[in-house]
Amino acid sequence: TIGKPIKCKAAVCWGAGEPLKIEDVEVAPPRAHEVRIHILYTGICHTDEYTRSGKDPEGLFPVILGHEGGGIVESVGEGVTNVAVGDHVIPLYTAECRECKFCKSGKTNLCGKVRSTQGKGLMPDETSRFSINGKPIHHFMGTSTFSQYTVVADVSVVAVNKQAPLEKVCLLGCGITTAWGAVVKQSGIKDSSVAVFGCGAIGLGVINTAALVGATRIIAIDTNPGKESWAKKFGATDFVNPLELKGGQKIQDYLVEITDGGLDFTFDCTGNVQVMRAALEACHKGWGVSTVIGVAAAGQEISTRPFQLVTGRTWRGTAFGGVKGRTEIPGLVDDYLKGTVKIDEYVTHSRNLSDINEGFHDMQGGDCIRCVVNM
Ligand code: NAD
Ligand code: AHE
Ligand code: ZN
Repeated sequence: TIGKPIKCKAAVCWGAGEPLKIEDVEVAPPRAHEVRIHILYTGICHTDEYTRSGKDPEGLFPVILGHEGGGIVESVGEGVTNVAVGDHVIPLYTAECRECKFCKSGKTNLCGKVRSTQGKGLMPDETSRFSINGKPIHHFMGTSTFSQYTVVADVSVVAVNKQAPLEKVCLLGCGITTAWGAVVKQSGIKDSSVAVFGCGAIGLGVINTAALVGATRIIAIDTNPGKESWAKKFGATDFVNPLELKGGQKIQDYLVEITDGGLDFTFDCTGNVQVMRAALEACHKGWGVSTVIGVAAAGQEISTRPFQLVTGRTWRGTAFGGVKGRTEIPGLVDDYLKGTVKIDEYVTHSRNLSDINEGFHDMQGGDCIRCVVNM
C-alpha cells in the first residue's frame, strides 16, 4: 500500500540568522527503508542554534532543524524491519547500519551509510520528503524533529520502551547520551581527576557521569556564576569561574597549580576554540587526555604548542559520545526508568511549537539547561 502525504505544522528556518517560522508543510510518505514518525516532543540543542545562526559550514536553507526528538511511528516504507507502526522511537542523527566499514570496524559509532546525503539535507535517494506549495525544504541531521511529522532512514531510528515518557527520553537523542558516552567509553576515569569546561546540558551530563563512574575530583568551569549550583548538584567537587582569576591568570595555569600538575581527563563542552586549548593544556603531563565535544563555528581552528602533545597529552573528540544509537539507546532508556540515568533534572523550560523561538531565547538566557518543545 502506498501512503499519503500528511499536512502538518513545522518550524522552518528560511535563511541563516532568521527566526523560525511555523508553516504548513507537506510530508511525503516514507519510501523504501524509510520511516515516517509523528514527533511529539523535541529538545532544542545548542547545535540547532549553531546551524540556525549560519555558523555551520554544512548549513542549508530553507530547513527544518531539530535532532533531539521523540515520537511514534506513523508508517513505514518497504523493507523496514527494525521498527513498526506504533513503536515509540528516537530519531538518530548518528545512524547505525551495522553493515558499513565504520559500523563493522568496532572502532567507532560513526556510520557511513547515510552521512553524505544527510549532510546535503536530503534522504538517501537524494530527494526531500518535506515541501511547501511544491517547493522542497531541506532535512537536517537526518532527523528534522521540529516538524509534527518527519521521515528518517530506517538506520536512523530506534524503538524504545513505551513506559518511558517521550517528553523526557527525547533528550537521549543528543545531549544526555553524548555526555554519558563521552565518559563511559573512556577507560580510567574511575579514581581520576576531571575538569569540565562549560556547564550546559552537555557539561552537566559529563559531570554527572564522571561522578557515577567514580571520578574523585570533578572541577567544573564556567563563565556564568549561576552554573556553580548546577554543577555541584550534578556532582562537581569544585567550581571555577575563569573570569574571576587573580591577576588575569590563565585558567589552564590555575588548574595545573591546584591539581599538582594537571588533570587526568578534561572535556570541552563549550565549542570555543580558546577553551579547547585551555582544556588540553590543563591536562597532566605524560597521560592527560582532553576530549573535544563542543562544536566550533566555520573557519575556527584549534592550536597549541606541539610540545604539549610530545610530552604525553592526548587531544581527541567525540560525536554523540561514541554511542551506537540502535544498540545502546534502549538500555539508556531502561537505565532512566531504573533511576540510574538522570533526565528530568535537565528540563528547565517547556514550550509549545508555536513558541519555539522563545525556546531558542530561553537557551541563550543562562538559566536554561534544556527546553523541551511540545509539538
Ligand atoms: P550550552 O550553551 O547550554 O552550554 C555551554 C556552557 O558553556 C554555558 O553554560 C556557558 O556559560 C559556558 N561557557 C561559554 N563560554 C565559556 C568559557 N569561555 N569558559 C567556560 N565556560 C563557558 O550548550 P550545550 O547544549 O551544553 O552544548 C555544548 C556544546 O556541545 C555546543 O557547542 C554543542 O554544539 C556541542 N554538542 C556536541 C555534541 C557532539 O556530539 N560532539 C553533541 C551535543 C552538543
Ligand atoms: N556540521 C558541522 C559539524 C557539526 C557536528 O560536529 N555535529 C556533531 C553532533 S552535534 C550534536 O549536537 C556530530 O555528530 N558530528 C559528526 C558528524 O558526522 O556530523 C561542521 O562543522 O561541518
Ligand atoms: Zn545536539
